[in-house]
Amino acid sequence: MRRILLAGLVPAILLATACGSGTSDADVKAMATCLPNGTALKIEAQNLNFDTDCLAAPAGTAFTITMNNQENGVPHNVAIYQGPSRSNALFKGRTIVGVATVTYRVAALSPGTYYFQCDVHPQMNGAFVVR
Ligand SMILES: [Cu+2]
Repeated sequence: MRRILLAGLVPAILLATACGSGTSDADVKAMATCLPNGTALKIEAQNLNFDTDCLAAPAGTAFTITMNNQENGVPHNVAIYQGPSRSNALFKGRTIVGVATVTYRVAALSPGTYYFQCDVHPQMNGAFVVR
């Protein structure tokens, strides 16, 4: 009985993983409503959410992202990808367990609308604007 139940569950889990949050390139473009304001970016993680779904950095210059993980005992990171398919990682920040803060140093990026997420919880994501 247990084996049958598990066999039914596994495809559902795989499907959920494959689909992720269902964020598409168009969704990311729609989220990309923020503009760069300096080279010291900030983001907070709490309740399995980031406090913003849009981060922005100036093009062609290194910048920092300070991530404040406010969740006691919960790991989070920030990673930047070319797009929601996550095929090309532009930056992968170290995962830290809360409550803690980390400042990532990110190399200069070309102008574009990219995608960021927490790799531990891909449903925590947003647009990453470089211009
Ligand atoms: Cu996370």
